Amino acid sequence: MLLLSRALRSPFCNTVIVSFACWTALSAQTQAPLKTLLVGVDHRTTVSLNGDWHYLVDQPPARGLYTLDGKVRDNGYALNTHPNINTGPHNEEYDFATAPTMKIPGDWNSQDPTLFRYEGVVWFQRNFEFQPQPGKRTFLHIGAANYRSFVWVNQKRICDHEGGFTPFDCEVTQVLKPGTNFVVVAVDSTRHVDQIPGIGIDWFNYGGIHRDVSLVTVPEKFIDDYDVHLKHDATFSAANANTLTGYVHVEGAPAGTKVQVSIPEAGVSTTATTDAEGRAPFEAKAKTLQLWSPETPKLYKVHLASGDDSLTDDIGFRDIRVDGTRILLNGKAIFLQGANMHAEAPYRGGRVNNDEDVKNIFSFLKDLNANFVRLCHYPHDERMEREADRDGIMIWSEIPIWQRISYEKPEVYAKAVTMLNEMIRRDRNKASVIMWSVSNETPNMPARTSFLTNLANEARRLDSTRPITSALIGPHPKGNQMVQDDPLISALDIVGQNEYVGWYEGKPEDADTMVWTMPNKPILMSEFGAEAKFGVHGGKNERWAEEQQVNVYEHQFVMINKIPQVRGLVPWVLMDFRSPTRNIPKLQDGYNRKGLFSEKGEKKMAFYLFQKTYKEHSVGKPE
Ligand code: GCB
Repeated sequence: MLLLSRALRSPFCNTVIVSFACWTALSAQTQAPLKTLLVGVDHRTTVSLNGDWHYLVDQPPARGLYTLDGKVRDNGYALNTHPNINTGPHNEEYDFATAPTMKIPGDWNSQDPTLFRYEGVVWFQRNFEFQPQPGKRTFLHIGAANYRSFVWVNQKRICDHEGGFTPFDCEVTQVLKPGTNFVVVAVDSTRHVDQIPGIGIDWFNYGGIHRDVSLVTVPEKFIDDYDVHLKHDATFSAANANTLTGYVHVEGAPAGTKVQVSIPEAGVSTTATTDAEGRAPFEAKAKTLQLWSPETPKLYKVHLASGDDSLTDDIGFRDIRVDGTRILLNGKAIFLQGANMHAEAPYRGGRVNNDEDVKNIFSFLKDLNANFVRLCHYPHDERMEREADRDGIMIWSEIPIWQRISYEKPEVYAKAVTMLNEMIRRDRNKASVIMWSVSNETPNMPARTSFLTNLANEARRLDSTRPITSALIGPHPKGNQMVQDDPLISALDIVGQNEYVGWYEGKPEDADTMVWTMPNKPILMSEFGAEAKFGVHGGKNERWAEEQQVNVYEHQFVMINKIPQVRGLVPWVLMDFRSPTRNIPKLQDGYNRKGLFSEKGEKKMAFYLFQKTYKEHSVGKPE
């Protein structure tokens, strides 16, 4: 991100989006390591750096990381030197070699009880063996670290990154040596007003390197980005749905470099050539193509090759679009039966970051008979999208703009654009992702509306094949009238509506007579629900009882069935999740209790209500 912001100020790069041509020009000019973001890393052969990393806590004000004037200190812990304990002179007072270790990937909060509520800086270090190969380039790939990361390899600062939920790559070609090397990463999870999200969030601010870390070695010229999708014409016709299109970007390739795209099972084999920016657009007709859908989540092996580089990804092809108030998947109107999901691991707690966590949380969705999930409120581990691709679950993917951030500041807008880029770049080849969300429950005011309108347009520019959405909050009821006229609606293709009638507002039965005036667009009821603690039973109007949670939903169903544009149900929330703001002892104990499941996987009564409703398709209609 720092490299990015330097690029933003460069005379070469006066747009907010930093194009790859711009990055390349910049790196040639400054000899800086290449800034890129590798796509499909989980489908490349890599050297995993997951495992035990030493760690040291740099308690606020984090003098190990920041100098008195707020600069990042390159000459302290980053050097990974060792104290002269017995011989003196007295020098640095830290030592990774004898420090405890924790598992990476993993948040620090769930691994060290003394760090459970810690928000601040933790330093990580590990050694690794490496043999550089001539004519190859190597990147350190970090799946995500929350929130701000500073990375040194063999004492050289190789990159910084801002944003807790998207991947980044740091080129290490020049700093690696044969034999033992070491990496030091400082991660700062402190919340600040000019970050995304800002200070106020209703989820646990897990800090640390919480996704996979690996070394990726590629040839001099290599495929760093690609997009392979079903051609998105002005109209969809099932009979003609066999043209695949997109691009392959080859970093470092001169114009005219050949790229092969082949999908043997679909009878696709085509060659394209790179333009001056290393991008090779292509279009090819498949001999046979089975479209991806929840019923047939077909994935194809897609081989990409250029020069010495190649990779094979698993990609599904489908068409998603909005037509009036309908959402069409492969031309057919669909109704989304889903749930909201935080990336918190069932049973063990902590951030989701391995196959078992993903399997566990997806089993809840499947048990519910869901075909859709809103991944809240930030991009999740890439395994989520992979699992959804295989299982036929459709996804709402969102960047972490949650309620109030500094909408009036251009530098915050630049951060949002970067996060949007990183999310779309990582996941644009996932058939399961059917919409991009730019935000959740933002205040209706001019600065926010222009910020998010621009961001929605940016998302559309980056990906013209998927609808853009956002979860809105408000209106507040006037009598029994609810008029949704948020000006942000004109920038959206699908409108997410959050409302908590029966919990934060009014009584459950107030929903029965509520009259909604909604725009002529597909509406998803993107959040609704009530808290209930598993095992607490009582009358249907007794708050915290499972019976009351069911009661809220039953009245919500009455209301929702009367809104003709509703195309999806997304109850808040699949599973109880940790939140530092939920402090009612014995009921919440640090958890938001609106889950259909408890954090231990116990099913509340409301789970069975949704399971049945979804099985019978008894609420809402696709058209
Ligand atoms: C919301 C937010 C969500 C909260 C939820 C709640 O409106 O979008 O992040 O956790 O309400 O439980 O209050």
